[in-house]
Amino acid sequence: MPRDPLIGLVGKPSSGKSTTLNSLTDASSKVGNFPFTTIDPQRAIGYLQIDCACKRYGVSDRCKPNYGSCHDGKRSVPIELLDVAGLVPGAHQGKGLGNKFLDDLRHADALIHVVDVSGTTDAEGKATRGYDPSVDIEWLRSEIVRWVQGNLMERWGSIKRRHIATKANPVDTLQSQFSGYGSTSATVARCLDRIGLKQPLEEWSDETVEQVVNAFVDEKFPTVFALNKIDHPDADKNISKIAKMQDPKSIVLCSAISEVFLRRLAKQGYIRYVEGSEFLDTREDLIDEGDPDGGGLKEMDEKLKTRVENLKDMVLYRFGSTGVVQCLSRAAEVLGLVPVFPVRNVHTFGAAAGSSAAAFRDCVLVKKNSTVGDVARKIMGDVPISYIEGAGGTRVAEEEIVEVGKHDVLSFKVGR
Ligand SMILES: Nc1nc2c(ncn2[C@@H]2O[C@H](COP(=O)(O)OP(=O)(O)OP(=O)(O)O)[C@@H](O)[C@H]2O)c(=O)[nH]1
Ligand SMILES: [Mg+2]
Repeated sequence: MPRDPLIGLVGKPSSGKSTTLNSLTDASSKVGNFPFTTIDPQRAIGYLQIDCACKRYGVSDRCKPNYGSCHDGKRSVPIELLDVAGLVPGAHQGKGLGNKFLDDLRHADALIHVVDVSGTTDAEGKATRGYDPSVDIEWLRSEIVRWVQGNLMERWGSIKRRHIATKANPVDTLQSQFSGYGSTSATVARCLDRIGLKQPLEEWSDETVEQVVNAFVDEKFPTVFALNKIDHPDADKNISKIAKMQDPKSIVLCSAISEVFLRRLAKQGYIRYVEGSEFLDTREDLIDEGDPDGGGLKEMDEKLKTRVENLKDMVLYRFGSTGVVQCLSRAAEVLGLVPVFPVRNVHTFGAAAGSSAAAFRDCVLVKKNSTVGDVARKIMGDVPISYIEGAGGTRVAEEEIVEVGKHDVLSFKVGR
């Protein structure tokens, strides 16, 4: 059965992976200003913001998610995140326990590479000043590539012999090696297609294998760069340098510590804050707007007020938000996640026939190019399905591909 998507947080020690996880979830992964604060991988549930189908069908008033929430068509869908230990140069050879930490990433579907753009931590995560973080992007990727390549080359001789003896095709041979990363034959086929190799597998040179592994890493671990610590005064020049080198679609600017701080103040009743947004109100803001009670918010002392004002100036006004929620949306985008809404009743979108029934209770995230049949198996397991209906009651074939707005509202009719 296909698994739920898993987003892995990677980066060197002290780049802010755990802070990012905590800012996106209710987790309390340990944070520290020293390398290797995290050793064991931490899983937690974050919320991905998507456009809910309820808006399209005009039933937002009845939309009641079982998990997450939906406000006027903006839905938060749970998604699993994985915080792993920091990686250092040489990780693939075991430096800093790197090969164990890389192994923790096997099942990630996309990566958020948390880059410390303050320049205050070196490649090992130790405190410094004026470090150039643009190089982190390069070496960290190369550690991942060399880890995959090392695992493959260890057995390359016997892989080749079996490949020849069984007259296998390259996709099957490679898939049997890459299945440990949660790969599928389709993933392997796509990466071989992309490089368009002519030679048979048994004649591949080391460079060719490296090319294949590079393509596989691109396919299997699409990556978003979270340029973190934008609240730091040295961040600007480092951001411009990285922005020149990378595809703008793969970059998000963020300040994880600011998001953690704002969520905590909101929980404690000092501010009103829409998570991940630019909307922040203090008691005084609300009084200025004509609410004598200041929204019931608590008064902050001068020190706290100054911190909030600084954060507004340095992060919210300059960048529009703390950026962490966008990290997740961008990761979902590079992964091409499609939200699918399984319903019992294709007219009311609820579990029952009545027009007062709660609508769109469930939403699952599937990867791009998933078929209706894949979704059926994911949700229904091995239960036999006699036919599948889409919104309004049209029959939908199992081979159809699900897309946003197309075959994304489905009802599975059980029976032989
Ligand atoms: N200025 C600033 N500091 C941050 C930000 N995010 C994290 N930090 C600080 O960076 C340090 C490391 O944060 P962690 O979240 O523990 O980093 P990590 O990447 O999980 O580190 P390891 O678990 O050791 O690999 C801590 O002192 C954090 O407070 C940020 O957005 N801005
Ligand atoms: Mg950590």
